[in-house]
Amino acid sequence: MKHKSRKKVVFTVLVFTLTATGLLLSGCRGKSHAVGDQKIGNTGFNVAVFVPGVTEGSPLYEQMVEGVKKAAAEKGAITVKVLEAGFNQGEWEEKLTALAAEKKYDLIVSENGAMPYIALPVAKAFPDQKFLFVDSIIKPHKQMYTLLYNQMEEAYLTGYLGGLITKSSMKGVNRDLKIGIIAGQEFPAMTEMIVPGYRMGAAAVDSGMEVDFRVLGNWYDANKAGELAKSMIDAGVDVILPVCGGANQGVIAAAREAEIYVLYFDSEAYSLAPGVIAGCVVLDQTRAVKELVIKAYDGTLEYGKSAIVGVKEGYVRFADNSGLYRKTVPAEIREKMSMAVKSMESGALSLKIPEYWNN
Ligand code: RBF
Repeated sequence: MKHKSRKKVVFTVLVFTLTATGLLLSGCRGKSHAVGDQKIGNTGFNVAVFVPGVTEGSPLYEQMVEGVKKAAAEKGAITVKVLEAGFNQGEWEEKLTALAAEKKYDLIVSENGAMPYIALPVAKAFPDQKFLFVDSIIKPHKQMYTLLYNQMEEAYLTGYLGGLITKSSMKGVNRDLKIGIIAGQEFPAMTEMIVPGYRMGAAAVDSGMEVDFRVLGNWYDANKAGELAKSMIDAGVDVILPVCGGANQGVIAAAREAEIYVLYFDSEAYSLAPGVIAGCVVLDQTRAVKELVIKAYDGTLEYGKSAIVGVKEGYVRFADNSGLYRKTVPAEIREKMSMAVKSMESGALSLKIPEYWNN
């Protein structure tokens, strides 16, 4: 019970912080607009995708939209509306309310850990409205289905690769055992799963590994993200994991200039920066969303339930099948990576989701 009230406090603080940030950054960034009204088929099952931010550049948001569109293409009778709610979190509840008030959508799909909580009053006001929230979890709520990923595993694999690289004699790597991670913001999944998992993976390579964790404060400022990356590089970091949405590109640019390495979270992105992006851990949210929307369409999605999936279930995987990965990372490191992945797949290496999420 204790952690539930803590959860509420964390999100209240988050909402407040983001509201303040959003107000400061007002203007065009706060406006929402429909970016796609795609009618597929006629016999309407209407789905609205609520993007809490901007789709482009945020790997999991892109995957959510793609997953819904794939479900629509497969079923042929699903209408998809995509609403980008912008970066001012203080406006999200109002925008979600307006969407539900249309009473037009059989399902509203959204993602990130804050969304089910922001949706609670909306669900109360519109008791017939159903929601699917991915990359999040909430205690059973009869209008919601939630899916959480084991990002501890995802981050462990990333941190392990980072550790192997910084300890290697790869080009551009210094003698310090220091790797970095830059987050858009601090939020529970970041502080309870991603950063700890990243640290654990790095420590599995060498217990003396240092992890430099910095927070950008938004999900779009590529210049500021580049500055943060440069300051980390000056401090001896030679591998960085950016988890800051559209701002990731600033980190990639700084890494390219300094000839160090970037690890990529959630999507396979080697081609964005060949030779710079050394490894990608994929979270297959496209598949998860597609499957769940099809279930909702078929009437078999069990609202009131939630699930947690990771490597064993096939939703988190290391993208080792790319020629660019093989070209950038030497065989001995790739060998160690594939052993770590195999031990996670077999369950020999098992990382439990922290207590925080045990409802
Ligand atoms: N991730 C992004 O890539 N882009 C975003 O705009 C973004 N906004 C977020 C807002 C909030 C309130 C929270 C809690 C998370 C956000 N995330 C965002 C993080 C995302 O849900 C996920 O944790 C990371 O992408 C790592 O998988």
